[in-house]
Amino acid sequence: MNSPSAGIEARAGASGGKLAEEVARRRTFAVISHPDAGKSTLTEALALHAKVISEAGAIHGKAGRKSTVSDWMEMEKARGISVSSTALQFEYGDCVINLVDTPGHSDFSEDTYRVLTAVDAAVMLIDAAKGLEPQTLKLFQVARDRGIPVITVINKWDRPGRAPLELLDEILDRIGLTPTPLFLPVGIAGDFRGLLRRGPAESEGAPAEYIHFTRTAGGATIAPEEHYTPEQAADQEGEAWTTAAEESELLSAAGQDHDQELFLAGQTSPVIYASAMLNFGVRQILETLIELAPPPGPRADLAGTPRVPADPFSAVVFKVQAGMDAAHRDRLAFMRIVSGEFERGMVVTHAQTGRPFATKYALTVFGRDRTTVDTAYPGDIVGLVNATALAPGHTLFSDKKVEFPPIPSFAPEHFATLRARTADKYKQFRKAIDQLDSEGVVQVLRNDTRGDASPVLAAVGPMQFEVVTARMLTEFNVETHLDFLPYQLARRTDATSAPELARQRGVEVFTRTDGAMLALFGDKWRLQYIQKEMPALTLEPLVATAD
Ligand SMILES: Nc1nc2c(ncn2[C@@H]2O[C@H](COP(=O)(O)OP(=O)(O)OP(=O)(O)O)[C@@H](O)[C@H]2O)c(=O)[nH]1
Ligand SMILES: [Mg+2]
Repeated sequence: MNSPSAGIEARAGASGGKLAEEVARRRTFAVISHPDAGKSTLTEALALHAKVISEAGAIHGKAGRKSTVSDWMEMEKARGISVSSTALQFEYGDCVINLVDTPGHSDFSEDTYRVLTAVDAAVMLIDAAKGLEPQTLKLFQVARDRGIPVITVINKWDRPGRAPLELLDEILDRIGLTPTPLFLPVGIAGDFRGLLRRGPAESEGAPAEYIHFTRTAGGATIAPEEHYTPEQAADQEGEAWTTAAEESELLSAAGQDHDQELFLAGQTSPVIYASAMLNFGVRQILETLIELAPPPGPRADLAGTPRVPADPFSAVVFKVQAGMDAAHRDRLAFMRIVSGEFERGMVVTHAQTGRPFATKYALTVFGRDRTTVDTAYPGDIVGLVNATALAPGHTLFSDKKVEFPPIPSFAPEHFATLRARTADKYKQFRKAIDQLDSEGVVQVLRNDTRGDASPVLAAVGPMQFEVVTARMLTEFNVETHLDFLPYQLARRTDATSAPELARQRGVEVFTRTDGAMLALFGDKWRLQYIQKEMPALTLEPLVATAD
């Protein structure tokens, strides 16, 4: 494999020194995929390999594995799905890893999308039995649009699934990304014995070695590895080995060998077969990330000028989350440092308001656990406590002003009113709505006709409403009632067009918390009719959608 270290200093824009060194040893990436491919399980397995946790799935180990370090919300534990992205920072060898586990469900794709604005690489999981699934395809497109290189993990190889090369063909055919496996599975899906490590491109597919894994009870601990030469492997594994070796040659004949430049350019993707549950291939994933994924590099500001890591401090906020700690009830704004050294206590400027911002309470997070952080570097994800002014997409900087492009909000397609079941809880209800609104859990829409007691919630997917009602109850002790509204789409309008629109049957106009005016329509025919009858009215599509 080529080493990515050449060019690190050039990327960092520095000629050496502490900052350049710190930047060079950081890797910041997201784990993405369709629901259930094993992102949270892999996240946990990676933490296990870095020895930051001692056992996977140990927290609720009763019926085997239950919740993972990254699924800490009540709803996540109860359902076994991720509803919110979770950041973990840990060291592995000389490296500092900033890892974000994302929710796979499309209803939460806005959260995943925000995370993808904050990372330098993505690990894309594919379920060995299911192959490419719709949400994986969409997320891959987002990664590609953002120029984020992708490492592919074909997961769940411990269970019956498809043939290894068939899965690769699907990636090539359906997303036009050339898969270049670094490791191939020895043993068919369901009979996972180990990995064949492929040699460099020059070796024309000749295997470099065989890594045999041994299962541990429930996959709770690191799977022991034994390393063998190809000859030993052939003796030991027989046909399972020869098949893998032949596949490696076939891939080389087709030109599917790793090429660092093409990978960084988003044209190829290194592939590793793994079982996150059994911890097979997990160390190889971690080491591939360290060896191949790019360290933090420049980021373009609003004017398109690159901000390089060696520039004075700057950071983007990509997520706001409250309710992580019932005892403190605080709200964390997560920023990804783009440039400069961060020191806790430094006073920076909030680009959106021009106001100074004190960073006295800065934390590194590990799931819901947190520790005070004193210094941090480009690539790091840092939580700022009770930073009420900060919202996703905001910029913090020191020295000369810089502002990064805003993160577009998704077009909502589901609408409902929400009210407290009993009037005595109104005050908490208002507080909770403001809180969830500022986190971007849902969008909150208001107009004078409906008033404040039952605001309209707008979501990309209906599961977001479930998160709202569940958190209302667990964090604010408010029972709520939800009524779905018969609207399906929203268009951005303005104060001039609003009164005329509001008079139309089946149309309602609202102001979103960020000040945008939205007109809601029952269906696209109603919208088209109004556009045709009154072409002068402002009705613009919202920027991004979940599809
Ligand atoms: N057999 C097997 N099961 C796995 C493996 N990895 C994950 N699972 C199981 O697959 C299910 C889903 O795993 P998660 O890690 O929660 O999946 P996820 O991608 O985080 O799901 P969302 O966050 O909801 O998108 C769980 O029951 C896991 O135990 C694996 O390698 N092999
Ligand atoms: Mg998950």
